[in-house]
Amino acid sequence: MIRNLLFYILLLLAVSGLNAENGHQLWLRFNKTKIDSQIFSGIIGDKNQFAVNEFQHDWNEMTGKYLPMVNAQTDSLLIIGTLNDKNIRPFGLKNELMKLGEDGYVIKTIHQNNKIVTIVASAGESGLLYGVFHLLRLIQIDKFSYNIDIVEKPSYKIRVLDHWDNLDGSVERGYAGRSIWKWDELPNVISPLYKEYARANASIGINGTVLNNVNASPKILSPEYLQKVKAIADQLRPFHIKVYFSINFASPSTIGGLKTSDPLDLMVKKWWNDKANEIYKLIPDFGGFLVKASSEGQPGPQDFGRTHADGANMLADALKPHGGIVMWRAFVYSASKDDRAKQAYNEFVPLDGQFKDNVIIQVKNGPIDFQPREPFSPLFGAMKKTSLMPEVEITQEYLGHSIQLVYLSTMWEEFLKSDTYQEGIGSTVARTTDGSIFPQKYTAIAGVANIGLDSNWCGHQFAQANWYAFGRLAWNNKLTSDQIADEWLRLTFSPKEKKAASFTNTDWEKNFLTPVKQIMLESREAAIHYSMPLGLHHIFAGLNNTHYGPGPWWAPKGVRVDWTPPYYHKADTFGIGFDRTHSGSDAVSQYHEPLCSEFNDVNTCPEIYLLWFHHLPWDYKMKDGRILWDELCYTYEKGLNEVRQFQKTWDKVEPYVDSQRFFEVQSKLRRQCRDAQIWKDGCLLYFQQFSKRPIPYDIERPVHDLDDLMKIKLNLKDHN
Ligand code: GCW
Repeated sequence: MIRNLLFYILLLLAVSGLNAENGHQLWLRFNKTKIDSQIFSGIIGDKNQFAVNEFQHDWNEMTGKYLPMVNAQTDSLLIIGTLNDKNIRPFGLKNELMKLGEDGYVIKTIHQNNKIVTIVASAGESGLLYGVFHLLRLIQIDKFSYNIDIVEKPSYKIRVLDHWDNLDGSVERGYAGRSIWKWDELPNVISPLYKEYARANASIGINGTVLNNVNASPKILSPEYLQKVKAIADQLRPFHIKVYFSINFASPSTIGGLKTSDPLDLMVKKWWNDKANEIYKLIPDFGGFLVKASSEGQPGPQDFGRTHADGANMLADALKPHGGIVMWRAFVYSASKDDRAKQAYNEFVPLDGQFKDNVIIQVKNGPIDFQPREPFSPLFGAMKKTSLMPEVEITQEYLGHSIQLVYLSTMWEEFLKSDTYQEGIGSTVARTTDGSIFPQKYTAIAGVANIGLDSNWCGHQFAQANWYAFGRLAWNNKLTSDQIADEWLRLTFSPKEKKAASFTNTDWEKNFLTPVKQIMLESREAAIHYSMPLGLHHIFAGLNNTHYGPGPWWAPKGVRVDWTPPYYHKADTFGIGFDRTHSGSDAVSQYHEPLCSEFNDVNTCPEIYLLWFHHLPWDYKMKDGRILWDELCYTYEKGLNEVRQFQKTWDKVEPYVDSQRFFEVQSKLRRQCRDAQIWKDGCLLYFQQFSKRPIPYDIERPVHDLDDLMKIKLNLKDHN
């Protein structure tokens, strides 16, 4: 069926003779953007400077010619240079630039004797490149003017993508095709994608990439693979992207021939020291290790009776002389009786103060696992002497894979702005991690990448917005999702496209930008409404472990209970929800006051987290006067209707989008609607067995049978 549809799409494209537009150029569509080529009449900059060349390349794509290299006599001059550049020195920016650091930059226009000079300057070469991309972005979206005065400094020093890519080319939780890293061909064959990837990341300020899955193969540390890593690092370096990789904690014994991997063993320490020396000889700017240890079956220090601190510090010592860091993950939970949501906090808080200063603890945004909505992890705000870095998931493992249009920036914004109250009001997650509250030697943020070999990189045209948004928020954790969506839409579906002469900018803004931005901004909430509203979480079908379709019923014998949905929703004839109050698992106590009391008291607990913290009767009265069961029904219905509305809105924007991207998104929205219906029907029919109440009569009736839904296997495979 879907195949047929794709066939017709391709046929239509061929017949209409339109250029295929597969979205591969992401937001960097300079060759498709028409701009006023008179903005600058000449440029001063070092011809050997990478950032200057990037500017010239993109300017040429937009205008058809390079800016002439000139002297100061030109009317409208652009100067690009670092603070030591002789053309920048006269502007007296040294102190300002020094404060902004290597990655920071200024973009200013100065009016001098009837001449207009625009300066892009930075203390570092990386900052210069970021400044150039910023300037280009402004030009592309018509926001450049001769009164510009921009000062930028990133919120986090380390802004990394974590690839969950395996060395066999598969990608864990990847929905955009195979891995872009072609390990088999490396180091001899270098895919041109590596540079394209690096450039796209640099354009949004990402400066690091962890190449392989946290469920790591020890093979990455073999001499053969280190050569391959070096080859990738060489490609990414000009774009100021450092390479990191995930290591397997048991490597000394599995590939090193040692009897143990005990972190306190002298031979083991020596093995890691030697390995670090070997790596840095090949890759002098290697970033460091990402480690998933003693977690979900991965080996770790606890296998030897040691702590996370023992393990992390041993690796930190090996990397320290070379300036490398260890990103040690706090994603730990065991099959113990204790509430899974509490376990990371319980394991890590007692270790506060014991980690070396080049260790950063990488913490997922929520205490469970990247669910559509979770309260923030209580670890944020709990450790004062340890650097913590947020980990968010760009790939849509729990939010519709690359089938559904779900813009995740709103989720990350909600998370970063959550107040931990660690040091009183205003101790947001953003501020507890970016160095504003505690001085940290390293500040960092990571996003699990959604990138693969698909021609559009991310599987869904709109999933590109999530990659983009991650980079922008890592750069500036105060940006709003609205600003980011606005920017991304203008860049990606540019109204300035050369072909688009048939409508004006104003038409485009009114009829495309505004409604499509609205879809984006509402999309995550809609996904919550039709899948896990009111604080429900982790109720996916376990079939094939896809984390896509509904499965609140899924609980086969012999499977660990904390891997089955009933563990999380706890539906019974009394009611539904996980009691995490003082009288339940007491997870609320891991939050600072006043949050602890607010979450604990059902009257003050925000309704978006209600069933996360409380087990409530089906007839519990909600704030709007409805009983809980009815509220659930209306919310599922609302979610489905929201997606139906997205469909209508999208169909209307057809005149403003090239056909390929239009039809791709249209067909995915159709599937999203069908699956939202399955979520609604599946969850309501299942929970109704416990609530024993009717679905309110003004709601559309379910169209499926529960028995059928319980057998259905919804996943990406039946989509392609
Ligand atoms: O979200 C879960 C995923 C696993 C993943 C794990 C983790 C890489 O289902 O696929 O493993 O988290 O974050 O380590």
